Amino acid sequence: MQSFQPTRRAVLAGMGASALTARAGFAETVPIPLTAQRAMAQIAPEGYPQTEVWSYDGTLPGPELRLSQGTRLQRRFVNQLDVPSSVHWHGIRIDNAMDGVAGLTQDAVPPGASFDYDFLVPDAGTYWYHAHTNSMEQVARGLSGALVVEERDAPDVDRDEVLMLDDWLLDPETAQIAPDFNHPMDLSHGGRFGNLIGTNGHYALTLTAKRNERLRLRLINAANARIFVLRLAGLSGWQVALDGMPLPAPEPVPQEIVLAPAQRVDLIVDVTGKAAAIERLGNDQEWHRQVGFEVSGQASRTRRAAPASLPANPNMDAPDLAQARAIEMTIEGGAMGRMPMSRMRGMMQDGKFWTLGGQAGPVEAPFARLSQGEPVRLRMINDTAFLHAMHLHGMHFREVLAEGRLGPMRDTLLTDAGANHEIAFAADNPGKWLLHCHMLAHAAAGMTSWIEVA
Ligand SMILES: [Cu+2]
Repeated sequence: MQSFQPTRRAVLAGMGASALTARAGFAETVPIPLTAQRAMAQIAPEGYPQTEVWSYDGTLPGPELRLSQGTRLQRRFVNQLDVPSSVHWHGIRIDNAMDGVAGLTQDAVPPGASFDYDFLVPDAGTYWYHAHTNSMEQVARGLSGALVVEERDAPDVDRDEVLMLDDWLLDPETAQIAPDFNHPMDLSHGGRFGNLIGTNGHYALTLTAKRNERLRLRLINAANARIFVLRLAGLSGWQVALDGMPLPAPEPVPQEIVLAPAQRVDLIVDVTGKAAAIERLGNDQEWHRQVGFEVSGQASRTRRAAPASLPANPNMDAPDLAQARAIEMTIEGGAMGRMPMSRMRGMMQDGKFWTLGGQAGPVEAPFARLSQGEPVRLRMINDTAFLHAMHLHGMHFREVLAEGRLGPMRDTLLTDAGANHEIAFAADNPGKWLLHCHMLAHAAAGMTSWIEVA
C-alpha cells in the first residue's frame, strides 16, 4: 500500500485548521454568562429594608444588554435559582429554538444547569428579556432586563436612557415580595398589581438633565399587569418607535402615552422646562411623578431641529390583506364576563379562568397552523370585562384599522374589554410561536395559546 506522505503545505493547513478550531471551540465554550440568582435590592424608599429578588446577574432590573443590529447575542444562561427557568427575548424576530418558552421551544433549565442562547438580532430597537417559565411569579420577582439593539446609523441625541417601568407587590412591614402568586382574585380580575411603583428598580427615580438637552428615552413596561398612562412635563418631542419598530416618521408625543404590559415606546425629547418629569395617571385620577429630571445648566442655547426618522428595519412590508387567510380567536372568561358559571367552575378547579379560542392553555395543539410566508388576518374578539395585552412571539403584526388601513408594527396589542381587534401579519418565521396575554396572571390562568408556522 502506498504510504501517505503529507506535504508541508497540508501539514501547515491542518495545523492552522486545528488551531482555529481550538480557538473557535474555546470561544464557543465560554459565552458571557447571564445568571439567574437571588439578590437583595433597595426597591422601597430609604428606611425600608432591602427586598429579596430573583435577578439576572444580581441586579434589578437585569443588566442592560446592548448590541449592534445584525450581530449575534450569545449568552450562557446559568440557573442558580432553586426552580427551573428560561429566558425569552421579547420582540426579537428570533430563531424559534432560542425563543425561551419552556415546554414549547425548549425544556426549562433545571437548577444548577445552563443553556446557551445564540441568535441574530435582525432589528434595531428597544426590546427586553424576561423569564418564560412560570413567568407570573418569576417576572414579578425580578427576572427581566432591557435588550437594546442599536441602529447602525443612530439618531443624534445627547443621551440614551432606558426606563423600565415596573411595580412590585411588597409586604408593607418587611418590604418582601408577597408570595401569593395564585390568588384567585388576581387571576380572575385584572392580574397581579404592585403596591409600589418604580423605574429601573427604584421607587421615585430621579435623573439629571440640562436645558435643551436631547434625550432618547426607551420606555419599557415590565409590570405583570399594570397599564401605564403617562404624560410628559417639561419635556417635549416625538415618539419614534413602538415595540422596537421605527415609525415611518417621528410623531409628536401624544397627550397621554398608554403603555400596556410588555409594550415599549421610544421617545426623542428635548428638555424644555426648568424641571422635567414623566408623570403617571394613578387610580386616584391624579398625576404622580414616575421619573423626575433635575434640570441644571444648558446643553445648548436653543432647541435643535426636529429629528429625522429612524432607519427602517428590514422586512417591514405591510401584509397583503387581499390574500390573507382570516382566522378568529375569541377571548372569554374572567370575572364579570359572560362565560356560564357551570363552565367557569370546572375550569377553576385547574386554576383557570380564561380561554383563548375556547381552550384554557397551555394547550397541546396549535390554535392555527400557517404556511410559511402566508399572510394572515387574526380577529381577536375580546368577550370579557377586562383589557388584555395580546403578545405574539416571533413576528410583529399590524392592527387592521378602519377602511383597511394598517397601524404601526407591534408585538403586543392592548385589546379593549368587549371589543374586536384585528391584526395582520405575514407568517414568515417558521416555528412554534406563543400567542398569549401579557397580563401574566391571565396567561397563567388560561390565556396562553400558540400558532405553528411551517
Ligand atoms: Cu389578559
